Amino acid sequence: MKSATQSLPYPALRRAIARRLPDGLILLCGGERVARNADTEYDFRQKSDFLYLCGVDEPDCHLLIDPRRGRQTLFMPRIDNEHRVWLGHVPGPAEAKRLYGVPRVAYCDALPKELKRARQGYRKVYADQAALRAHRPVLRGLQPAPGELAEALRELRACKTPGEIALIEKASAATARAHRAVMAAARPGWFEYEAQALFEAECRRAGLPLLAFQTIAASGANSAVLHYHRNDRRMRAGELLLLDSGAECRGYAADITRTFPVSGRFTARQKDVYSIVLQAQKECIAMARPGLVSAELHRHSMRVIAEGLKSLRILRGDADGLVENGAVRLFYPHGLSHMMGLDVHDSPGGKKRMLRNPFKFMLRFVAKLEPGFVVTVEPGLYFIPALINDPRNRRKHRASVDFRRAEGFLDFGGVRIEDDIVITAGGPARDLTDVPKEIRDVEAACGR
Ligand SMILES: [Mn+2]
Repeated sequence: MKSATQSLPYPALRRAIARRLPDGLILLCGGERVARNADTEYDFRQKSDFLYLCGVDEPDCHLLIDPRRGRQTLFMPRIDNEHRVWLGHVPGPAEAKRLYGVPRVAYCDALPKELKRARQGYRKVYADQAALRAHRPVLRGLQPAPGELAEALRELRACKTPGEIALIEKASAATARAHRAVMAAARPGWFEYEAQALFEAECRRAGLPLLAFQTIAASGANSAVLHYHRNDRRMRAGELLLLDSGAECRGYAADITRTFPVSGRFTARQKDVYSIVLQAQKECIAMARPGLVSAELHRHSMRVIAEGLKSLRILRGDADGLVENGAVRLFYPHGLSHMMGLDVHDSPGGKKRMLRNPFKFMLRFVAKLEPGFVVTVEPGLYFIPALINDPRNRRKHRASVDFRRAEGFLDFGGVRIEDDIVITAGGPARDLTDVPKEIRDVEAACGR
């Protein structure tokens, strides 16, 4: 019989970390429960590095890898009957072995003894801080290397294996279905949280109950608040709804944004703004390939948006100049792209992958694109009162910005369009996102 774990990436990923750190014991501490207030807890989310190496979604576990002896052991807390009375079934060692494909599973109370045995012949321990704290006495005398462990994991996690991409595709497929469901159902009079609730229900229906981040359901002027998640406003006819959301599959994120008319038809002004963002997004996806520096893609998106704002007569001057002097940033104040994986804002890898930011403003993701990178492409165009009304911006960009005209858009909100793509060797990137984004397709999906 084929076991469920054969299709999961974990055994290969554990071998990879063992190859990278062959001269020490590798010890990771999983996530713990976090109290919220009296007798209640936050939803448990496993630490991403722990998920990466074993996929175990239970609190209070440890993972020990002994590269020389080729041993991998998962340690789980011993669950008593009292626990079962309140929380029901928790997998025991035999079941965990099958579920997660870990060759050995034992109880946590056996870990100190096991560490004593396993440390023989090693001088180093690659352990995270939590594990070093928890097992200080038995690890005494070994050289702790938490930084090297973190760096190795960042390096490994940057390029996704086909097994990992398959999990991201599952998250993307459920997220896409949920987006289409919201487009079809949302209507004037709905509250933003009704769009959020439908989106999240659809993800759960697809078997993915956890989200990669808090859902942003922003209508009208709220769509110009980049990380809005109050989601409590009633939507009105003629407005746009910006929905930025993503399910998580075994910890792997999807992150998709669509902006669509609540009434099902874009107005002429909405079409103008939307078309600019869509052009920037499509051109950047077409350009994305190995070797290109992510900041150069960002530069291209700023240039397209500058041209678009010129056509709206909000900006004036040469597009490159508007990129250089920062005028475009008043309407597009975030990065084009971020890495995506077990963290929705994943790391682009270790120190040697980090490149110098060519811009004066902060840009989180500056790295050469590599095959296996999964990244978002998400340009946006917003009319943000805090930026348009700021007297310093008014002074600095007097020559480049027609602020009177920009004021006419203050009720507009903003547009963002976000797909998730895989960088592919020797070819164009593969777009994982199956949600309508052309104007006619969005209107058809709204179906009204
Ligand atoms: Mn994103």
